[in-house]
Amino acid sequence: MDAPIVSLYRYRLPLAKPLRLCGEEIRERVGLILAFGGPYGTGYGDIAPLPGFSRETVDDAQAAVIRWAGLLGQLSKEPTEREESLAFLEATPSAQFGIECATFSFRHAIGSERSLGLYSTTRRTVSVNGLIGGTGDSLADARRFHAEGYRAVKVKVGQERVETDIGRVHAIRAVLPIDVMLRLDANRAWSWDEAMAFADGIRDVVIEYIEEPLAGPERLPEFATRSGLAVALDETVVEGCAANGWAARYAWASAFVLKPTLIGGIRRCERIANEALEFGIRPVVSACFESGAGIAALAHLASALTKEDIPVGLDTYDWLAADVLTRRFVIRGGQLDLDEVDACVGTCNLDALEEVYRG
Ligand code: OSB
Ligand code: MG
Repeated sequence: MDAPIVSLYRYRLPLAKPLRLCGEEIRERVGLILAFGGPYGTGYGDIAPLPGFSRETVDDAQAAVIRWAGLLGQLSKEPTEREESLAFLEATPSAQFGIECATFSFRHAIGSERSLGLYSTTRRTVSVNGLIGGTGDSLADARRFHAEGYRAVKVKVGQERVETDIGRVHAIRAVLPIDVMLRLDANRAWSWDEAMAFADGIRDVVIEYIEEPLAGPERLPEFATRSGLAVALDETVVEGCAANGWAARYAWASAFVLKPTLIGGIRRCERIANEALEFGIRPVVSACFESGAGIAALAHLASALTKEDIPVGLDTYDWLAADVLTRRFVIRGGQLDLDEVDACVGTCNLDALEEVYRG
């Protein structure tokens, strides 16, 4: 068998609606598709640093992938030496993620058992949480998600006055039956007093959890106890996840949001998820507005991490007005069908993209 070919392509995909992130507004998504393999099978990885959230730019990620590609074939078989040679990837988590996706999915494509934790042998569907933005007509979205059969809905809060958010959450809960889980995400918008006022205002509303209610994470355990709300971690996971055994400090949390594009790959997310599960914390695999190739990998990762169908944060796919896949998969009835997802990944159209490297 010939050595696998590495090729790298840049994509620019328009968004269906502008995305406001940490004050910045973006109208298109820029990223890279890494293709790894050849005639006997190809694996794809999606590398898409998210402005406002990622430390690296797409140029940084591209340089890291090209450096990685240059080392292929000369990496040591000895794990510690190999890790040292690849330590530079720590600085570009999105590249680490894309490289693992491309190499694991390549092994899967050629029928190797060594496709690691990316593929489930049992699950073929993944539930998705419907995503409602922090402003605008959220009731119409909530009604549509319920009518379509979504099992979970996530609402952004913290972008308007606390009273406005309290009213919105009450109104959304009122149109969702109790078996539809309601997740909230404040993205660290609130002071202690604001967060407690919000908690008080929704004390009779059933929610699954709220992500990151406080501007500073130090008082999160106290907030969870005093407010009685289940708290999930997202930004805090990204900050702390490099250390082994990290989850033990957060045993009180109800869920960890896991974004491989920010955390740095499949294996690291797998390790955090397994630590989390030991403490009864639910891992929630989530996207950073990647292309269909990235969303597909994230759906597979979620199916492999837990037997339980924990709804994932992959609704960002609907924000893209175009994709690198000629045929797009569809979130139907609030679920992704992994057979359909795989068929669509097979229509990845590299010819339409700008090639930036081949080796
Ligand atoms: O705040 O959770 C966030 C996507 C990119 C950056 C930050 C966030 C998100 C999401 C992903 O909300 C979608 C989801 O979790 O359902
Ligand atoms: Mg979040």
